[in-house]
Amino acid sequence: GESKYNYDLVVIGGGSGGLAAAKEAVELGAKVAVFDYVTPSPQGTKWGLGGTCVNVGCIPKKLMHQAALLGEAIHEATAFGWKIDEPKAIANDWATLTTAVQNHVKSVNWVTRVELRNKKVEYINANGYFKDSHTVVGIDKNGKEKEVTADKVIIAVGGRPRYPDIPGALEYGITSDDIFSLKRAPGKTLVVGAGYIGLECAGFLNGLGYDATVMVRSIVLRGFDQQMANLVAEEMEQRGVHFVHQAKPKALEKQEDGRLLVHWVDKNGEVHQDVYDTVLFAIGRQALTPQLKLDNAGVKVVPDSLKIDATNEQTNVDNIYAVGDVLHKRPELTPVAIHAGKLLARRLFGNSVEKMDYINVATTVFSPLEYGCVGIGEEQALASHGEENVEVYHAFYKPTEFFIPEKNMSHCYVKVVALKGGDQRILGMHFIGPHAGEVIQGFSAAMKCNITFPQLKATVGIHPTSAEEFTRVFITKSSGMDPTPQS
Ligand code: FAD
Ligand code: NA7
Repeated sequence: GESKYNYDLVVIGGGSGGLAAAKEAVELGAKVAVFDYVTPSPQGTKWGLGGTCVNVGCIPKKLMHQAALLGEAIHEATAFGWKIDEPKAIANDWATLTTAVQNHVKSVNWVTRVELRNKKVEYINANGYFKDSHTVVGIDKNGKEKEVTADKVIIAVGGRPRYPDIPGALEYGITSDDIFSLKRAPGKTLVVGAGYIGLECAGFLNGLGYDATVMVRSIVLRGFDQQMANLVAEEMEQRGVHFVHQAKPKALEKQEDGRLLVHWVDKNGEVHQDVYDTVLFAIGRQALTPQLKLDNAGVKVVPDSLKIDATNEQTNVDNIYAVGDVLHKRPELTPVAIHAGKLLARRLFGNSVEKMDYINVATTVFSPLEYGCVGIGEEQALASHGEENVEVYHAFYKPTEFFIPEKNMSHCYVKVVALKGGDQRILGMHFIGPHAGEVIQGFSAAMKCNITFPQLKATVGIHPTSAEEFTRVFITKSSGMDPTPQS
């Protein structure tokens, strides 16, 4: 019948989660509009349709990681007989790299736009906010307002990088929003923050030939298995990334020569100075809820995180939903946002009852030597199940392709955390090595099927691969046996 609203669904935020929900909803016959708007970064960087992942996240990050891996491969190639005239003169050209990366990003923006047009999702390039629970107003770049009404609204606004509250941070610092399109080569770079984004950025910058330092406030990769986290950091350090531990920046100043003078405080409260060409903050992300005028719709946020606590993606307001990074205590990952968005649209418009399962989502840190994992870490397993009920299997291993170029293998490591009793169900799988994302993806399907340790042992490996190490692992930590390869 005739709806009293302009749309069946309005989505605020055209990123991974919002677009997935919008596209699924139109497939199911709904009339849908998507608001997407990018507020420029403090450095003035802006981008097109598609959200964080496509423009300033997963995609450009993976491309720069690949560029760094290729640099590594060029040097290995000589050991395999490739003749390279002057291996020492090999250098990456930042302008060529960023142009190639940005061209790819723009082509994805374009494809996304065409897809929305073909599917008849209305795209409104305006910054949306709530007037009431069924009315969303968008302000476009010229300040013009557009008001629409909708039966249902999905909030999918994601987040943006945070800045520390110190002098000079906003004026002189950059974030992941700026690095992938930076007009000049980054030069000597200080990365503040040791989450996965900080480590990945420092890793590819070092791999591209830039001096990179990570300033760690407390621990590396909070939230991840700490043994794995420390192996990742150790490998980075051996590749030339500098780490300053237990330290915080205090102020940034621009010198006359244009370089940045960073004042920082060590664990004893002593202040030091260092000069960098670039300071990149990767200290976490801020949900974009404050500008939504959520009070007008009655939607509540969690006071500290400013995120939305939404069981089954349903907010505290009947017709308003939320997906993606804006959700409180949910993994901030693109496939999570997409899957939740799709399932939500099917429940709203397709009579589905299938709910999003946020448990055991696999992820990979694209550090120079990658780290992939699914399930829980060792600390968490011991804490939730008790030391006496957990068995940890582990092994260092040697990838076949590492021998000839004499690559460092000392951090190639696999770990399987399992229950000791009963069916020995696996609780977590952890892998450091080449192509970790590719390795862990299949095992995450096995985890989804509740794989047990005997079933993993009954799996025949693929030789010679690094992934097969998971099928060979037999040394328990409790046995005290040496997990380093004996051959
Ligand atoms: P977003 O993709 O952030 O989309 C939200 C959109 O809404 C944006 O376009 C925003 O501008 C817009 N918006 C916000 N407010 C409004 C408003 N009021 N009106 C209109 N539009 C608005 N994830 C992975 O899975 N793998 C990775 O390798 C990975 N790497 C990453 C690397 C970096 C450097 C970063 C920053 C993130 C990375 N992520 C990765 C995380 C991933 O990008 C996010 O989890 C994902 O983009 C979240 O999707 P979303 O739909 O919640 O929000
Ligand atoms: P994370 O994973 O939240 O990591 C932020 C890092 O920055 C972490 O190492 C923090 O150290 C550090 N941090 C936070 N605030 C400061 C200040 N003020 N000064 C110095 N260092 C600081 O963020 P990412 O950007 O890597 O990832 C974004 C999200 O994607 C993340 O929330 C994940 O869930 C997925 P700490 O450990 O707190 O001492």
